[in-house]
Amino acid sequence: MVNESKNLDTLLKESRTFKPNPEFTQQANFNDPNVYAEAEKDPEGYWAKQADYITWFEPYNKVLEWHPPHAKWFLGGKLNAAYNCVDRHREGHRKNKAALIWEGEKGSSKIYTYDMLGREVDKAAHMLKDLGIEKGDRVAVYLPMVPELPITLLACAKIGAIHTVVFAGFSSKSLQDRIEDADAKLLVTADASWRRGKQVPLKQFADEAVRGTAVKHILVVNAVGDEADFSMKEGRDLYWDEQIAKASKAPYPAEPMDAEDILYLLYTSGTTGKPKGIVHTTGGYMVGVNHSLRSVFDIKDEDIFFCSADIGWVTGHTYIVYGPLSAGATVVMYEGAPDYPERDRFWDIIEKYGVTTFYTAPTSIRTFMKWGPEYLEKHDLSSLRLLGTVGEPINPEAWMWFHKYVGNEKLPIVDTWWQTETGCAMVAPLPGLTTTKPGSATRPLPGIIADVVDEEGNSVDYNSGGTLVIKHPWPSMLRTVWGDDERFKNTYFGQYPEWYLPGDGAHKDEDGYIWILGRLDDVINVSGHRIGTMEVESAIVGHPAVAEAAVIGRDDAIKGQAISAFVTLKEGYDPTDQLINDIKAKVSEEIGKMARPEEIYFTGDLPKTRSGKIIRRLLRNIAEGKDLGDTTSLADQSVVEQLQRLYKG
Ligand code: 6R9
Repeated sequence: MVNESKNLDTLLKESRTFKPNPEFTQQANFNDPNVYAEAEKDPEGYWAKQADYITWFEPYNKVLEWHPPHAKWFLGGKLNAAYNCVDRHREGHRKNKAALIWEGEKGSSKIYTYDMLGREVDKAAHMLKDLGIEKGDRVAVYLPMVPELPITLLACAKIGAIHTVVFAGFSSKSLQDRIEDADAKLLVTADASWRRGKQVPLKQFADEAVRGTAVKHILVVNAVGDEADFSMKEGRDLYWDEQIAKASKAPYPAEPMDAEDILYLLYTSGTTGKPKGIVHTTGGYMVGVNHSLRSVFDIKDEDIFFCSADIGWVTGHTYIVYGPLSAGATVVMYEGAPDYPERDRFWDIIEKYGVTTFYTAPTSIRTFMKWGPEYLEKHDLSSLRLLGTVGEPINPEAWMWFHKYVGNEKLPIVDTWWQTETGCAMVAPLPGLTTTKPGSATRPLPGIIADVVDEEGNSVDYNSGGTLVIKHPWPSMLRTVWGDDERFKNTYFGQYPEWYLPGDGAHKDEDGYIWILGRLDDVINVSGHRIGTMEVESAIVGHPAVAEAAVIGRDDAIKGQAISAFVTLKEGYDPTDQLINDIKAKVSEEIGKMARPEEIYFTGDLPKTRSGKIIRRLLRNIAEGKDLGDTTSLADQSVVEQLQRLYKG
């Protein structure tokens, strides 16, 4: 889906490099350059060393068993993720240290020490047990960014239940699909949530979503309170506060989980209409995630880590919950929008809590650029020592802006490439060792063997492009797709049976640095969120007036990509503004607001090849206002003229 030549041009024009600051290197957790070579010689030995940073109830007896495409890590080992994130810190010097700082959109805040967080998690664990949740059961979580969200995740982990978080911006239909696929027994949601001062009626969405599913109870967190508009169904719906009050206050002994027991499912878009339930297990995920905090983020006991993602996405799972807490750091979690009440909210949070590490997305940086530096110049950001980005390729201009205004021209920036499937950062700098180049995620981390290859699997020459592959299993890799191992095999190991295929195009430069270009499949990256074209197309085709639809991602200055939809109508329907609004609303309802097309073009026909495939490249050129390019493969040349006269919504 990516316009490779254009991206490459802008990326490769950038020639500035930034060496690590010697003072940073001196204090860095990872400051021996030999680490790369050592890990490459013996990846399993390297990961075994990293596993020592995790507390095991019983030691593992084998590091890796690899029957492609299935990997098992730390076989026979027993551990508990919540124990590693909370309890082990309660037992030592971090007991009364801030674990979680929560900042509400309306300005309230709550601070949980490790000991306090532990007590909340234990009560929630008892509560889940009281509701009949057993080890291995699935718990769906549809919550705004309130403290009960990480508490629910950790409570599930503590009792061995499998959580599956559905981002609260998803529609009831999307929630229902995920609940059904995961066969969840319990849904944890909130009365409603705040977004820029407005209410989102989560409980109402939840009521629709559970219809016809196996959900026995809906547990309702009081996030908005008296003003929320919702109803409770007797016998099925329960208030979080009331259930917690009834739960035992005794410590909850952490369930010893096998290293390969599932920790969570997280759904992500693919090339078909049906999202995939990505399966992460306990041992490998914890080892990988904890390693990335120590290496990429140089985490220290004094750090205050602020990741601006939502826990509804993998970035929040790994870098708000399991990562920083497993490392015993203090994590800041913000409930709301970056421009509420003012456009300086993030800078205000950084100053207020003395944030040391700020991890955000290129789309947010481009928004800050648009707003202008005056919003951050009002604030003292001197507590910051490390910056990071994730979610999409960062354009060098945004990187330089981040460097200049937020990094005060001296802080390291870690551009981290990874995916829901990889569990944690894979290609990223080590801030004490790696010279960075704006726009490149630099090199694979120690222990990760990645390359850019051509169709036949040959490593590409320096300064050429191909597809990114991971050539050796790694601990935090997905194990399968929930309920669909065939899809797991075909999607990720179909092309190269022993290598993992992420689906991203990439380029390798003369220093061996990797420059990620974007998705090669029909997945659009809108503000760092993966949206499948098929999902949007099937939502649009669900509208009674629509005969056929094709959806593409076009370049967008702020979001990276925006969605354009090309729609043909059934006989008897006219292309009106009302219809445009209806179709957009239909997509919001079916998937969620983030999947709403920016514009809808009505056309008599879609451009197709003789074999009937939609030529998306042509549509993208139209949406980006470019020349149509080569149209010789078109079955019906008259479609071109029609397309050129498109009605723009
Ligand atoms: C963590 C996350 C994964 C897709 C991935 C790629 C894009 C993420 C990137 C990046 C270039 C980076 N992506 N980080 N592209 N540079 N630093 O975002 O997971 O939501 O599963 O998306 O995002 O295209 O394949 P997920």
